[in-house]
Amino acid sequence: MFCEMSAVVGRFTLFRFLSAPSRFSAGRKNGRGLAAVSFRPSWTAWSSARHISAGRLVSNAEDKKTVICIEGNIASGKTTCLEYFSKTSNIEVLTEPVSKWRNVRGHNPLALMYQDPQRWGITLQTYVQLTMLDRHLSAMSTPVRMMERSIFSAKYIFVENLFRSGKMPEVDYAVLSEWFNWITNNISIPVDLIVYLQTSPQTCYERVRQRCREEEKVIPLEYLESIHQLYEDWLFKRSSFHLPAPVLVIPADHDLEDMLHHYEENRDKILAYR
Ligand code: TTP
Ligand code: MG
Repeated sequence: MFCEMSAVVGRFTLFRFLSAPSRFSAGRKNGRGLAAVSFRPSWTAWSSARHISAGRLVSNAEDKKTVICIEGNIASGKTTCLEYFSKTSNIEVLTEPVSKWRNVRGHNPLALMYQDPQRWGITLQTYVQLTMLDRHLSAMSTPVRMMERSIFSAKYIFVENLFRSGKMPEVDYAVLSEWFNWITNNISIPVDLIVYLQTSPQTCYERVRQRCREEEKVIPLEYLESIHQLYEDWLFKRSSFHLPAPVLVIPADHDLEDMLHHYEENRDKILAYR
């Protein structure tokens, strides 16, 4: 196979393939014969034999690494779920880069978006897409990674919601969609399992009120209802967008203590998944 390195972008490398067709399985190709490959030396080389022993996930050296994305409405309890599993050895937990969305070089695109979505929706969502991609491509240091949300929900839920509710101009939606399509067609973003924390919008509304994140004080119940509907169509009915991985649904309306029991009950299902 003849290939020349055409660009090096952050942690991944793009290769322009001069011969067709490529048998490079790690990457995806677009119609122009350009393939991109996510190169993470730590990504491969874990064997299929893996088991759970006394709450510890045990892998031998050849096991493939596993990525689990925790999804759900705003304030559905994703961070709490991740914190719970962070106590398990051999799991790395990546919480969402919300702090970056609240402060990029002294600007707060999250607050701006809530103040004026028409004007600032694309600004926030462009940055969310970048930071989520960065999370997906960061080198894994353990056999299992659990991360809060994914680049997929940023697009399929939040961008879609802004556009459908008339709060994002069509041209902004088109540009974001072109970016998203290019990324997902050219960069391998492995996800092995989606855990969907299924809540009622009312529960999320009450939790948003309680936690009092400054930017979110303006969120009305209707906004959480729209996000909920998009999640249900995508991950429960499985009738809207592409699913990058199988989905495990966990009812998540319960109080914190009950939720911790639920996570414990589902521990084997989540961690034994491959
Ligand atoms: P969430 O991703 O829901 O994170 P959270 O910490 O609020 O959830 P949990 O309590 O379940 O851990 O959202 C963080 C904020 O970012 C929220 O106000 C919604 C907003 N957001 C967008 O506006 N666009 C996006 O694409 C994403 C992913 C979040
Ligand atoms: Mg969170």
